[in-house]
Amino acid sequence: MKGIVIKSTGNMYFVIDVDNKQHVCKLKGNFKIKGIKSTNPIAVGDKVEFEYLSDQKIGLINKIEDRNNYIIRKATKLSKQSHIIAANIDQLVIVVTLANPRTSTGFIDRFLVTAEAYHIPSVIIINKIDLNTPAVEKKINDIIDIYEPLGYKCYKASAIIGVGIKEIIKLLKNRVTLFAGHSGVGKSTLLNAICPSLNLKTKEISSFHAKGVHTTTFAEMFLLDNIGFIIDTPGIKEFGIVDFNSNDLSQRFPEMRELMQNCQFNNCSHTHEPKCAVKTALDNGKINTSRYTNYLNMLNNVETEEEEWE
Ligand SMILES: Nc1nc2c(ncn2[C@@H]2O[C@H](COP(=O)(O)OP(=O)(O)OP(=O)(O)O)[C@@H](O)[C@H]2O)c(=O)[nH]1
Ligand SMILES: [Mg+2]
Ligand SMILES: [Zn+2]
Repeated sequence: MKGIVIKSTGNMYFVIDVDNKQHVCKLKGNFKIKGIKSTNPIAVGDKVEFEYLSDQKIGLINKIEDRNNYIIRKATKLSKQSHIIAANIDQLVIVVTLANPRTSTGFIDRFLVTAEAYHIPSVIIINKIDLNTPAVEKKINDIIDIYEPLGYKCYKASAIIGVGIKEIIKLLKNRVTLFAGHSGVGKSTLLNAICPSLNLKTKEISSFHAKGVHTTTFAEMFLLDNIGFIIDTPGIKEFGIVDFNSNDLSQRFPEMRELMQNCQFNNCSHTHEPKCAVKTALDNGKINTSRYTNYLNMLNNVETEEEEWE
């Protein structure tokens, strides 16, 4: 039988078949997977084949289809191993808040770069606008000014007072969408606002400041009636990018991709080379400083700055 993995909890996989019927599966004993070294051989969104041996209640996954794309990160800060957050997605939604908790542009850019590797369209949802102070409002506008010209649409939202929900529903129509972001930004609350029958667990306001507590613990895919597939994920503290070499990195910045053919050297790293079109654009204000700084940090493998809390 064929199906799509909607959740994995270590060695158990929950798979839906073509009739949306759910099956509990394990990997077949001799199952091997080529390629990527990841802590999870099969991820949410993977298309698999499975079988039931006679009178068994648990299915056995014996094949995985090649992935169209996937979102991958380092399993832990210093790890050589990686973790696939989800596979075969149509778009990435990065949910951010500029306060409680604060999302840095470094974090946003790492996600965007990872999605650009497979040309996965990404959008940014700025949640909790009901809490805005004038200072936060300014930061939000700065974010919009950076990302919208690059083709990353930004949506202002409040899951609590119901702002932006209609637009987000439109965005999700007939697509497979990954919801990602720090813990506590309101991913699950937003998804509940979109589809109340989902009834996802969210953090109680009273325990909201408890450090290191993730409310969502496994990535899980849901089919929202008349909307599309969405994947809710546990919050991520830091996003370590994997799978890139420095020549590829600037290709994953749309604003650099456009200009780099004008650099004098075709292997220009846009750091110290003369007649670099990217550096010229930076000096002229055509490339945003924070984007360029984040590019350098990724190039030098510098982790994103510590977040205020988590
Ligand atoms: N004021 C305000 N609070 C919100 C909003 N959205 C979510 N919250 C609150 O933020 C807290 C965290 O929300 P969750 O939906 O659990 O966050 P999450 O991103 O799913 O977190 P993890 O599952 O840990 O990754 C909860 O206390 C929510 O009530 C919003 O738009 N405005
Ligand atoms: Mg959650
Ligand atoms: Zn250059």
